[in-house]
Amino acid sequence: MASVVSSAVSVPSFTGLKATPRANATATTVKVAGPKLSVKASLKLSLKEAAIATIAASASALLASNALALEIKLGSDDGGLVFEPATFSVAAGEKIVFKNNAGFPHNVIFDEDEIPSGVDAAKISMGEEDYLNAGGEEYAVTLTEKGTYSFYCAPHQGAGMVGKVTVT
Ligand SMILES: [Cu+2]
Repeated sequence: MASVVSSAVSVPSFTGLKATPRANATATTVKVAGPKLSVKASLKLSLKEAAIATIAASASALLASNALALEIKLGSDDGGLVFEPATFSVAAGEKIVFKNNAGFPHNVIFDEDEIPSGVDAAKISMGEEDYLNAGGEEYAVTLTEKGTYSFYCAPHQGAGMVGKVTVT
């Protein structure tokens, strides 16, 4: 349901924005060039170009929205019990996705003594007894208060599975 609605919204905005300026440019060419055949050809070409430009624009928009989520691996590729990266920065409001990679189960607990004052650690943490058990399982959190936050994986804190994020 949601995807149907969003595609219905994006279609009219692309025709309106991209096709109109292209059509005007072609009309100008017609007056100068003259011959019908070449006009048709250039019209076809410019419509095709417009379509390609539009596809490229939507693709980069998609990439941009994906780039707004920062992915942190739970467990390094060689099986180390670490967050990777363990220290990183993120813009306030940008989604952080912790993703099971190796050495699970893992979880993500923010240290109530090492987060900005006024932030409720319980609201941004998984439960101490909640685990990501399977490969690829994720925990996503969005931090909106600027400052530094320390976090750890409860089962592996003793092994050094700790991290720090700076929200800017
Ligand atoms: Cu862990």
